[in-house]
Order: sequence, then structure tokens, then C-alpha cells
Amino acid sequence: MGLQLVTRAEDWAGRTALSDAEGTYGYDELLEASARGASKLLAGMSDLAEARVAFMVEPSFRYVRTQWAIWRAGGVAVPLCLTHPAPELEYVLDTTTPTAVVASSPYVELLAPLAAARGIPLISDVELEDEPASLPEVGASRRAMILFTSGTTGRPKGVVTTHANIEAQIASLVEAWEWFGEDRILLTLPLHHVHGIVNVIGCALWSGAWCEMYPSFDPVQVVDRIATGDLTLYMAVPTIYHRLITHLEDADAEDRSLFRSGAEVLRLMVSGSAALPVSVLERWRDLTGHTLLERYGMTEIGMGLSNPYRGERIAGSVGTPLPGVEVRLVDEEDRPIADGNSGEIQVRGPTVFLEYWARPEATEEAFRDDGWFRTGDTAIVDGGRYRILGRSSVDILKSGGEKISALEIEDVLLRHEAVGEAAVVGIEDEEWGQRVVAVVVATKPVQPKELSSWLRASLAPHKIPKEFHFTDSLPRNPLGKTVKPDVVQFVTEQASSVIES
Ligand code: MLC
Ligand code: AMP
Repeated sequence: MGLQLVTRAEDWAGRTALSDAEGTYGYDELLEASARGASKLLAGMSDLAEARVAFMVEPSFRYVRTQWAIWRAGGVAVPLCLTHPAPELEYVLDTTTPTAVVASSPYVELLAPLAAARGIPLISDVELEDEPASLPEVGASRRAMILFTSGTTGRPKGVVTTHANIEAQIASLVEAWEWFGEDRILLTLPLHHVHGIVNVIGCALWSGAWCEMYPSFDPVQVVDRIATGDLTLYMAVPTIYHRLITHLEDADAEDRSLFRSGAEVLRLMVSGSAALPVSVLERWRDLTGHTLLERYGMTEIGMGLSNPYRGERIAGSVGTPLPGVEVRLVDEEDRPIADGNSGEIQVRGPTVFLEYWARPEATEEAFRDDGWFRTGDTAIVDGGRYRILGRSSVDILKSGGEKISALEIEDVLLRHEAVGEAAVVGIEDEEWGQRVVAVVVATKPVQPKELSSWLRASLAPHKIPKEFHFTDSLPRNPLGKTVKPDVVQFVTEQASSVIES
């Protein structure tokens, strides 16, 4: 049968698949270039047999060519976050032990010494081509991708999905949101998360549609592009919609009206990866006439719940289970609960991931015996529709759609010589959803800037607290554990004397 994305692409020959700053590319070009890329990765072997290949390439045709080349050679794609500093990249390399790293030019300098120190060959993405060789037959049950996600304990975990998982995730969304060949979508999301990889590019290429790729999000470019009136779809996180609203509200009436005419041509605008504030939904509706379709997902499950494509979208609700996805709410003993009560969301079905990479205990803990995955999110069913109430762990934050572990930041802070105690919390924030804030008990004088630089050397920029507060002691329970809700209250009360990092 082969990989469905690839076999379907053969049917789309003659159509445009992708465009980026460098050009426009047909499905036949993608097939040809990824076959040549796969031959390069195979280097004479018949099958990569699930060897990992890490890659650090900006959103572009070259990214998709690399991803497909890895898949068609039988490898497991490990996309790297473009803003990760060396220690985060080293962690991913050491965890997944790739046989090759592919990098585009801006990332070669950073990656070359890391790859060399581990004896991993580094291939420039523009050199990812060789004379076409025969490619292996890759079954759907084979591992396809590893995406890293923060957890409640330890360092980020690698979420392994098979080709069958990815195909099920795509097929579910294509059916629910009625993707078709004439669709044209703008990508402004990073490509180390399911939102960009599956919901945008995966669905577009599955459907014979056209995906336009921007290397990063810029509100001016997005507003101008939507205003031209030939896109049909757009998908983003609430922070992006918030920024677009701010930009549009500052624009003059003529530009706003031009934008509105272009936006009216789109058939669907989707928000997800974090709770969509009702105020954002309403302001966006006023500016565009669109009621954003909010859906709920997770790296481990793809998308689980969605408001309807046709039918009423309810503000504050994430709708009902998507096609092929089983969802239930359970109490603390994993007993299904009656409607009207809150419980943990559990998900089952072909979209659910295979395992955490090299973490069998974490995998076992994440599943019930009968295959239900425990999301850690709490919800309530209200009139048949799900409403997300929050997460069971206060140590998992969501900022701008990025999942962040408070404990991971605390661990690095505590290694600083001036930090005696540290607590990291998420403070409700209009732009970011949650703003990452650190509260520190210092053992000697230290400036927030010093702590910020200390963290920046080890962690991705989105994990760096936006504020640091200092205190004499942290609120603790009788067992010595920090009481995070009290830390949040402390920060809120201190708001007037904030020390910016
Ligand atoms: C960037 N910064 C962030 C941040 N992103 N800080 C907190 N949270 C974030 N998410 C930092 C930058 O490093 C910079 O710090 C400062 O904030 C301002 O940067 P910016 O240039 O204004 O930010 P920008 O680069 O424009 O990024 C904002 C963003 C981006 C919203 C466009 O975060 C983004 O693309 N988010 C989407 C992530 C995503 O795809 N999530 C899906 C996960 S999958 P400094 O100090 O360095 O200057 C999932 C499942 C599902 O959740 O349901 O979809
Ligand atoms: P990630 O691990 O980065 O894939 O993030 C998944 C998490 O994002 C989920 O477990 C939820 O906590 C959160 N999330 C995704 N979509 C929504 C939504 N529409 N509303 C609230 N939370 C969401």
C-alpha cells in the first residue's frame, strides 16, 4: 500500500502543493525531490528501518522535502525547534540518537559541532539529493515521527507516532472540516508541533490543496496576505489571533475594510492549542465576520474535539469528538462520569500515539489497560458539547500555544548560585494565555537579567520567565511542597511592583 500521503500525491500530479519565499512547487516536484532526498539518506542501504533523522529547516519546501525523504527512506523524522539553544538540541540528539542530521544554512553553525561530537553526519538541506534509487516499502504500522513535549516530571518526552497514527489524524480532520483540492492555506506556525505539521501541511497535501509557507508569523504579512482574498483556510493559536486583532484595531478604516473583504473569502478559520478567550472570538468576529472554529488537541492524540464546521460554534466550548476519536470523561478512579460532572478527558482510537520514545514507564503510566490515553485535561460535557476546565497539573503551562514545564525551569534556576528556592507559575495573560513568571528566594543579591541570561543559555526562549519576583520564603504545605496557587496569588498581589526581566 505504501505511505498514503505519497500515493495520494501521485494522483495530484499537475497541481501546486507548496509555495515559499523561493518559489512554487507542484506535487510531482515534491515526489521527485523527496525520492532523490530519500536516496541520499539511504546512501546505498535498502531501508533506514526506523533509524531517526533529525532536521532543522525553516518552514519551506525544503522542510517538506526533508520530512518526506526521511519517511520514504523508512526513517523516523525528528524535527528540531528552530529557537532551541545548544543544550536543548543536545538533549534531543542524545535521546533519539539519529543516524543523520539535516540542517539548512542558518542552523549549520550551531548544529555542526553538536553533530560532530556525537559522530553524526550533518547534511546540508540543499544537498539532500542523489540519483533516484529503489525505495523501501514502508508499512503504516512503522514509527514515523518523534515530537517533544513537556511533561509533569523530568525533561521533555518524545511522542512517537506511526504512519497509521498520522494518517488517521489527517483523515479525521479532512472529513470534519471538508478539506478539498481547491483549498489554499497559509502556514505561519512552527513545524515541530502537530498543529503545523498535521493540521496544516498534512491535511493540505493529503487533499491535493496548496499550502503557502511563511518562515514565521508576522501580523503585517498575514493581514496583507489575507486581504488579497484568495485563501480559503487559516489556522493559528489564540496568541496569533490576539496579535492580528491588535494590529487591525490600530490600522486605518480603509485597510481594515480591505482585510475584511479578503477574510470573507476564507471558508474556515480555526483556533487551537490553547483556550480561546471569548473576547478574542468576539473581537475577531467583529473584524472579519468569522466565528473562529475552536478545537482541542494534544501532541499525543492529534486533534480530539472540535466545534462543527457546519452548525453553531459555541464560544468557550471545544465541541464534540472528531471522526474516529473516542473520548470519555472519568473520575479519579477512572470510572466514566455522568453528564454535567467534570472529569479527566481520556482518548482512544487510531489517532493516539504509540509510545514515549525510550520511556516505557511513562508510556505505561499514560495509558489505561484498555487503551485509553490519559490527557491530564479536565472538562465537563454541557448540552452534549465539551468545555475544557483546565489541567490536572499546575506545573504544566501553556504560553502562546507552547507547552512549558514549570519544573524544568525551576531545575535550571536552582542550579544558579544565588538561587535558594524557586517557583515558576503561569499567570493569566491576555496575549500569551499564561505568562511564565518566576518567584525566587535569593541567597545573595542577583538581578533578574542575570537569571534570565542564565536560563537562556539552557532553555528555549519561550520558556524564559517574562518576570522575576523576589521573596523571603515560598508558601509550602506541611510536606514541604510549594503551594503554587499561593505563589500565583503572591505574584498577582505584587503586580504593581513588577521587576521586568
Ligand atoms: C516566543 N516567545 C514566547 C513564545 N514565543 N514567549 C512565551 N510563549 C511563547 N509561545 C518569546 C520570544 O522568544 C521573545 O523573547 C518574546 O517572546 C517575543 O517574541 P515574539 O517575536 O513576539 O514572538 P514570536 O516569535 O512572534 O512567537 C509568538 C508566536 C509563537 C505566538 C507566534 O509562540 C508561536 O508560533 N506559537 C505557536 C506554537 C504552536 O504551534 N503550538 C502548537 C503546539 S501543538 P526574547 O526574550 O527571545 O526576545 C498543540 C496541540 C494542539 O498544542 O492542540 O494544537
Ligand atoms: P501540547 O502538549 O503542546 O500538544 O499541548 C496540548 C495541550 O494544549 C492540551 O493538553 C490542552 O491542555 C491544551 N489545549 C489544546 N487545545 C486547547 C483548547 N482548545 N482549549 C484549551 N486547551 C487546549
